[in-house]
Amino acid sequence: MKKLTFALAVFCVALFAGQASAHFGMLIPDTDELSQDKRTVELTLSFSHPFEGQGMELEKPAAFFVAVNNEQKVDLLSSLTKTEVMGHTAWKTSFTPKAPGMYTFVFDPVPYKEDAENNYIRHITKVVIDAYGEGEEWNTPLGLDTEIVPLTRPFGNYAGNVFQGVVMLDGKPAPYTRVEVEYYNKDGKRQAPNERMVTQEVLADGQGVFTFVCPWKGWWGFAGLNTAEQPYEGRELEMGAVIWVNMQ
Ligand SMILES: [Cu+2]
Repeated sequence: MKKLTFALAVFCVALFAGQASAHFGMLIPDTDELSQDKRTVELTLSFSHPFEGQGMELEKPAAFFVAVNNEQKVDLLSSLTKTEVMGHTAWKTSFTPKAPGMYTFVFDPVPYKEDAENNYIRHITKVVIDAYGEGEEWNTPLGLDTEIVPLTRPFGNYAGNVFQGVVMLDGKPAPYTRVEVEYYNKDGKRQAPNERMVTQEVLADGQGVFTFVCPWKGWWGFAGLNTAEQPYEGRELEMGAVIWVNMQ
């Protein structure tokens, strides 16, 4: 009996440890603003645990593009070169806009096989860059299979600002979606006092709107999580709508 209790305890610890750390599609630029002094943005794509600094393998994405002013989509997949993030395969590129405007970068990964959760994970991940102060229509959906449409301007924010967005799934707001939030703890200076505080969590309301206050400077990732109607390769497919926002 004692053995069984011990086994159960170990199982529970493993279970909770697994829940505490969340995967995030990561699309991190070296700036959220381009100007005369900084004309090129360097972007890094990975699939990682941003707070804890644990990496996973990111296969070359199924798609990677930039939407210029929400409209013209420029395919950038062939511009990606291999790199490493947190000790695992990641991808990078650089991009120099030819004109002022708003540049939304998006990658759509090949679904990641997660044996620990017996599912596949597809995080469609985006980040918005304001070039020469011309980013204006930042509240327009791109029409992705799932995405977060910002209600807070997704660039030029102070630490301590609220970030608000609508989780969209198949073109419609997704009520009561669970949104996981993580800080990109790049230099490892932040410590969570306990496992459960690594990932923060909020729920969207009945209109799919969620709200979160970002307490620190740096990049914050928001992942609205739903399950696809159709399984993928015989398993459940987690559909993540991810956006990264910088707080200054
Ligand atoms: Cu993971």
